[in-house]
Amino acid sequence: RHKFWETQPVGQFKDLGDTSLPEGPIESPTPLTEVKQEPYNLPAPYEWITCDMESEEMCVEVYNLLTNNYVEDDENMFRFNYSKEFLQWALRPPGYYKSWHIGVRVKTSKKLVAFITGIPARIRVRDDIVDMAEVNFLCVHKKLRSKRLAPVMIKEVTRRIHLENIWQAAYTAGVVLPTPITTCQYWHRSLNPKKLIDVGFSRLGARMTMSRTIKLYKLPDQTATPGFRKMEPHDIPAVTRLLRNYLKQFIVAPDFDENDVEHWLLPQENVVDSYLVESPETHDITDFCSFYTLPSSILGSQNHSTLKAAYSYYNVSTKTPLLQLMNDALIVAKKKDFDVFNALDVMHNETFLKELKFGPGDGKLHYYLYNYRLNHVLRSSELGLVLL
Ligand code: MYA
Ligand code: JJ1
Repeated sequence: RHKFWETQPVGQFKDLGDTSLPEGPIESPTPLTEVKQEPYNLPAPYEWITCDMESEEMCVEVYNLLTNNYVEDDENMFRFNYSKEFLQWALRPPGYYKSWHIGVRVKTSKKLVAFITGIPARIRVRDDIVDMAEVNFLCVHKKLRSKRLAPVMIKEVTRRIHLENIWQAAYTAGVVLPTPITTCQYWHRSLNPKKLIDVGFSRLGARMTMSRTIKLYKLPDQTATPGFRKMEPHDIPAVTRLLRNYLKQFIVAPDFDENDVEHWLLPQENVVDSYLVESPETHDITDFCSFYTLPSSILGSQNHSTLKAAYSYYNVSTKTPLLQLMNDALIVAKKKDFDVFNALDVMHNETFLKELKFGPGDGKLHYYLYNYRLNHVLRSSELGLVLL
């Protein structure tokens, strides 16, 4: 069934429910001298390149490949359209390795036809903090699909990750592979229902008119929480403390330090937005919410070419009810002209999704670990990790 994945150190379907197998690494690290020193062979017309994501030119090539060939929904109506600024942010976190940004070119034309990336991350699994890679942006040009290029790309990124003495990875996919640690549901909160309906992202509900629908999703002009404001650089230590303490409760979560929080959560225009609640009395930072900007190209509309989507990222409530905090997040997202606010049913998100008028989407997201076995499938609410 899975000719490639059956050969890899990942949980196999046949072992699901076998609790006699130990949790933790599936294979031990080998000495670095035993890691293959040459790249894997590609079919003759192609060559490997290392992508310098600091170079504007390279970044544009990657952007164009993904814009035309990356993830679509099941009816091919929308395609993720990560911006160049977003890609630079996503691929250059603290301690990143240029060698993990891997492209495949056609030798003759130099055209970029495939891509895969890794970034380093410390991820806690139960009580174990594991140095991992997060693998993302696997993409093969539409004209080169089903030629078994993806397994070669995955083996090559694995080899380059091993060369940095890292032996585990985390990744997500919309497809089922051996074997998910958890499966999450996408939920969507309409901010601009008219446009969403016009482009086929959503439909008029039964017994609903357009004007009733617009009224249903209306939001206040101003946020409700006193002390709600944008995160600033001086907040990094307080936000790090708040987030570290919050993420403790989940079975799988990132181990963020201040450098990570600065990179991943300090607001960047059109990339990531973060807000917090500073107590007007004590000036304590008590609550936090964030979302990232990921538009989608609309593939078949006369009137609109992009859907502006915000994706819920990390949220922490200790004083402001999460429901109110996220309603404020919706208000600022609406003000910033997002069409839709998306969220997964991870962490405590289930406690606000229905009440804040999110509806379940037709997409699911499966989470995976490479070379790390868990004995049980997690509930999505036990997951404290959001990948981009
Ligand atoms: S998920 C986003 C993936 N990208 C897209 O969906 C964009 C649009 N699609 C494409 O570009 C292609 O269809 C891709 C497959 C490139 C996805 N993850 O070359 P093939 C397996 C893992 O003939 P193609 C993301 O970026 C498939 O089951 N494996 O197929 C995270 C089959 O294997 P098997 C996948 O369609 C990526 C084989 O590939 C995926 O031309 C994490 C077929 O290859 C998928 N999304 O190309 C990667 N889709 O026969 C794993 C298909 O066994 C990282 N396949 O079923 C693992 C950790 C590595 C680091 C470890 C360090 C220690
Ligand atoms: O966006 C998604 N689905 C939308 C559009 C569906 C269009 C037809 N297929 C959706 N809309 C309904 C919204 C509605 C709003 C009012 C309330 C009720 C709901 O369901 C889906 C997620 O649901 N997205 C995708 O399918 C994109 C791929 C997702 C998997 C991505 C994995 C790759 C990431 C690797 O890093």
